[in-house]
Amino acid sequence: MQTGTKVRELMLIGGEWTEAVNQEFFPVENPARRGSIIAEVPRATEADVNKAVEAAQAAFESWRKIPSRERGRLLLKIADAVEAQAEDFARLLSTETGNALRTQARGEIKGACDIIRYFGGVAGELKGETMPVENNLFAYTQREPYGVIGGIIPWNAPLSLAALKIAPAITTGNTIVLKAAEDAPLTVLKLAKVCSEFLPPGVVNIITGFGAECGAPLANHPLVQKLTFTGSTATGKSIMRAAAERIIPVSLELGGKSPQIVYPDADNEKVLDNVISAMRFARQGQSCSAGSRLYLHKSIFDSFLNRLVAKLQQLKVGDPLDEATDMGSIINAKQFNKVVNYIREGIQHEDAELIVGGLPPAEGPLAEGYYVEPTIFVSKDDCWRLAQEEIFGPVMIVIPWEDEEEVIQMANRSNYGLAAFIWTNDVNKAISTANRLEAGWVQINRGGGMMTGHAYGGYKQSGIGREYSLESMLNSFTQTKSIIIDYNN
Ligand code: TXE
Repeated sequence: MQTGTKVRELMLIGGEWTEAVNQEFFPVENPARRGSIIAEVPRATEADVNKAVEAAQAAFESWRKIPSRERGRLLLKIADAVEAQAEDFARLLSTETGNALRTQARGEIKGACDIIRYFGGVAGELKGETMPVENNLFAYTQREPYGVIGGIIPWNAPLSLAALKIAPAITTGNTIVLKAAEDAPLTVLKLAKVCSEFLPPGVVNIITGFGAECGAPLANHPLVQKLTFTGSTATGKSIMRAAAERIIPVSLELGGKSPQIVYPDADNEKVLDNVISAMRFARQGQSCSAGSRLYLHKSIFDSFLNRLVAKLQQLKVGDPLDEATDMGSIINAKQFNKVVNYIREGIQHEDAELIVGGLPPAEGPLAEGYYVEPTIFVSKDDCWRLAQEEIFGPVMIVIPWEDEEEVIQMANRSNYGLAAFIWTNDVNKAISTANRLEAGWVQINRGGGMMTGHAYGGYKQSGIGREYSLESMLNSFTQTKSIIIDYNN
């Protein structure tokens, strides 16, 4: 639907494409071109949340009765349909998030299809247990869906995160109301179009709106039986409070400040490339798993750092749709200002030294979007704000270490506990260090992203629950019913 030159998108509620009850829309900006509006989406509020939850509730009873493998088969069709339009999805995602098409957006679409297929494929694994009990009794358990799931996602990986909420929720027989992030709703609405082609009305409902006026009513809705959230720790706490009010379960995938520990034997090209990948520079550092605290052993400090800087200087920052671009733009003005303020603070910090990058240029092509170049500070201190808080930008703090005991303590000195990266060929050190790190997801000599099928989630304030795996699907999206039969009649 067109109004003037702007595309007006609609939400999916109960199988219908709809605007908000208040008929208001809000703009979606292309972060690579400040002020350029690519579309408008409905500004949903409590009234729309009510409609969406009621539609999901109405669809639940018949959806849960469909055999799980049949539900899974529909997910496989959805994955095929997304894949058939992969390039369109990737370009849209790149345009609304600022993530580079070549290095990020195409990979995210592939990853999202993989997630949808995985959960479609494991649909037959909704098994219960039997157990030995007294004579003439038969005891068994079965996995049952909760009902309506409330999902809330952020903007940094909109399609993967939508897939990660929708696919395991519906394959297990639940229905879902998913609130897209206000900064990246378009790719999720495109996924909604595909869902609407294959699923009965009301099984997947996608709404667009802001946190306080749309996310909060969803989190607090009395018919929502389980909440699944990805986003900031601060918002995660309010989601958990809403869940506590009604004693419903909640899964939280929150922020991180993940350490990378480089041992003396790891001073080589492969590690350098992987350290850059682990920092998620190609996503402007906007990833919960970004390895943003780099602990470099003193014996290799200068040589490793110099080569790291040389590699970062080669990264091409710019237009996300340009095939030559390695790194696109930060998502929006608010996030850009947050990152810039951290950089400013780093420059002023007396014990920190800016090694590469820094404040973004005020003029020139990079000033047209929310671009920040890869930035590194070296500091002996890892207790200051930049070394402790999640910046969610391309800013890495590099800290020297000498004593293994001390570096493990430093790595664990964080309120977060999401990811950790260890770089060494000494398998004994690698495994003993992995065992001691307070993180839910540890990689040894690998900087890549999450692996579908392998549980991912945080320790400490990085969250509750796991995602990506069969175990996480069963734990997060089903409840166990225990049944005992006395057959001595
Ligand atoms: O997150 P929010 P924002 C971190 C990162 C970033 C910071 C702020 O450090 O700089 O969070 O980002 C919805 N009730 N992460 O403001 O607020 C909101 O509309 C219900 C890490 O984007 O957490 C959006 O859909 N919902 C993270 C979603 O929550 C509410 C990824 C996320 O927004 C709400 C993103 C409320 N009261 C940011 N307030 C990660 N784990 O990867 C907001 N929302």
